[in-house]
Formats: sequence, C-alpha cells, structure tokens
Amino acid sequence: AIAEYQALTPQTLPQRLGGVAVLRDRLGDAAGWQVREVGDGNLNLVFIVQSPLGGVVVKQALPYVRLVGESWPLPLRRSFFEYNALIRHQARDPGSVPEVYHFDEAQALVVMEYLGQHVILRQSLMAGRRHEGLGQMLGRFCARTLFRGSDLSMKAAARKQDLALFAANIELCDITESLVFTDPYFDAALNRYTPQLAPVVARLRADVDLKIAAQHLKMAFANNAETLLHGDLHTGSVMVSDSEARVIDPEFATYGPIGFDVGMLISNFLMAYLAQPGHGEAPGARAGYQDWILAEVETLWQTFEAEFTHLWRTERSGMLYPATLFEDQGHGYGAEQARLERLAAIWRDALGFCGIEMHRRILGLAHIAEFDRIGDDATRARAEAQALMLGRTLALARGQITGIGQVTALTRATGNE
Ligand code: SR1
Ligand code: MG
Repeated sequence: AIAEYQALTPQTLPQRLGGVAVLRDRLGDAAGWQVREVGDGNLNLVFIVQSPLGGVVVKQALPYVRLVGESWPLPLRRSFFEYNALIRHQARDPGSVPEVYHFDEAQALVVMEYLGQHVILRQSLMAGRRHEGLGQMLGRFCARTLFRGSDLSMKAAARKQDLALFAANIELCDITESLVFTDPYFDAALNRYTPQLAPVVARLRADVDLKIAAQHLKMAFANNAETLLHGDLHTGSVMVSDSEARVIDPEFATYGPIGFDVGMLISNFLMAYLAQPGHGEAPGARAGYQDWILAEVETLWQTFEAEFTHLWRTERSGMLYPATLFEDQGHGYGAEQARLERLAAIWRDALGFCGIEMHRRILGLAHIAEFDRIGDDATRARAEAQALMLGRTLALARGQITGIGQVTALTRATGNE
C-alpha cells in the first residue's frame, strides 16, 4: 500500500489495489480487471472495476473541487465522513445504500457495491422512466436515518460523539452554507444563469423578505444540530432500478435540521416536474409522467410522516420527549401532541429548504442537468423562472402551507403559468 495519497487512474488502479484482500476475493487477480472512470459529479473520481467474477465501485476524493479545478482545494477527509455516514445509513435503514467493502483513509477511497442494474435517478427522471415504490423507499430512508440519528433515538453520549465527529466536516458545510444560502442572492463570482432570467434575478435579489428567509434557513442549517443529515440529498444522490432505490454520496454529512434532507429531495423532484416540457418528445407528451412525479412526491412525504410516527411511538429511546413525562395522560396523549408539533416544525423547515434549493440550482454554481440540458433558451428560461417563483413562494409561505397536496397543487399551477 502507498502511504501517501495519490489520485488513481484506470491504468494505475489494478496495480495499486490489486493487493487489497476484499478486491482479490471479489474480482480475482488484478491482471483480469477492467477499469472505467465514470465520475460525473462535482467533486470526485468514481471507477467501475469489473472482472469475469463481478464488479465493485471505487470512489476516491480529489484534493480539489473537480467541477472548478485545483484553484479550489478541498480536503480529502470528506471521504472519511462519507464512509462514516454510509455505515450509519446501512445500520439505520438496512439495504438503502450500497454495501461498503473497504475504506482507505490515507488514499481517501471507499470500495463499495457495484449497482450494475441501477442508474442515477436524475437521468431517469429526464428520460421519463417510472420506478415502483420510489417515494415510499425515499420517505422511509429519510424517516429512519433522520429519526435514528437524533436525540429522539440515540443515547445522549453516543449522539454527542457523532455530533463532534461530523462537526469536523467544515469545508463541505461551508460549501452548502455559501452556495445554497448566500451566493444565489448576490453577484457571487462563480454564479451563472440563463441570460433571459436577468429581470427575475434582479427582482429576487432585491427581495428583502426572501433574503432574510434564506438567512433564517441558513441559521437553522448551521445551528440546529437535530440529526445526522445526508447533507446533499438530491436526485443525483439516488440510484434506481425498475423496483429498487439506493442512496449514495453522503460526503456532505453533518448534524443539522431534520427538514433539510427531506426538503432538498422534494425540491429536486419538483424541479424535475417543471423541466419536463424541455424533455418531452412533443408538447404535453409528458403530462402523465408529470402526474407520476407529483404522486411520488406526495407518497414520499406521507411515508416520511407515517414512518416517523411509527418510530416515535415504538423507538423513542433517546433523551427527548421521554415516555415517563406523558404516562399519566393516557394513550400517550401528551407524546402525540409533541409529535404533531415536531412534525409541523420539520414540515416548515422542509418547505423553506425546498424553496431555497430551487434558487441555487438555477442561479448559483451547481446547476442541475434537467434545466441545463434544455437546448431551447426560451423553454429553459420559462421552466427556470417558474421554479424560481415557486421556490420563493415555498420559502416565504412555509409557515402557512398546510399539506403536501397544497405543494403539488402549487407546482401544477406554476407549471401552467
Ligand atoms: C462545489 S460543489 C457544488 C455542489 O455539488 C455537490 O453535489 C453539492 O450539491 C454542492 O453544493
Ligand atoms: Mg454528490
């Protein structure tokens, strides 16, 4: 093993990792390995390594932001946070993430299960494909990982140790704090947007209420350490087959508000909905598919709520809202009131994060393929302007919107404007 970090290449990988026992066991002698670099994300190298015996994925951090280049250094230790989040996600929602086979901290690499039948959900949503049980799986994943990583479930000491461990993911949090909550609302150096949006952008940047809402949400993200977040849960962090989904890429993992992951994920579904006219074969061709997207969003939230409720009633073993406090109320009456109040707070946060995510994906550095790949400028600008307006409404009216049906109705109405 090489002690000092070196980025892998398809050529050097077999020789560099050929001695790792778990790889030899799964793939046989390195002489028979085929290696492709397939990373299309913003940060890392991703290799698929195959042999006649099987396949694995090797993900390695680069010491800089791949999207920008060496001018933006980024610590290799994000791989340590990704590994630690993956094993917690696996324990908290078994089968929801790729199995981890090997972690090498010095080389900042994780070797994990190759999901040969799966594709990235974002690509699939652009192609108009449906996936059975998707909303349910994602709602369950959010409820289980977010509940079980919090003081609702964990023993206080264990949760505080994890809080300290993930608090060191400083640089990745800094990316979120700047790119999501601040940069979209001023002329930040790395921002870009479709030129036709200039008048809308000017209006949003002059919108004091919106900028204050974004900063309130930033404060919640940075200060409300409720649970271990995935931290970057968008449709590019989900892999799907016809009937199965896995969540990948938790390198942004940190302690934060429960509503963050849920809101970001819903936001990416709503943007996929609004982008459909740019991907359909003919005007209106994707109407049925758009209905499916919104139905999955409703299922996602409803499943989250139902699973959170189940866990609240059956697994509340942490220091918060202890059952002993509510024993004399009969049938857990007080605990149920507390649950509803917590869920209402999570909902409000989730709507805020959902709205802000739309802005940064259109105005900031890190765009999404759904919009970027719409070749026709006018179609792209129309869909993006709709998402910007929807995002504003969700962020500002997050205290008044009472249910997921209202969100999907708003999205439909926005898409028809
Ligand atoms: C510089 S990194 C930009 C974005 O890519 C990641 O996937 C996160 O979403 C981050 O905000
Ligand atoms: Mg990622």
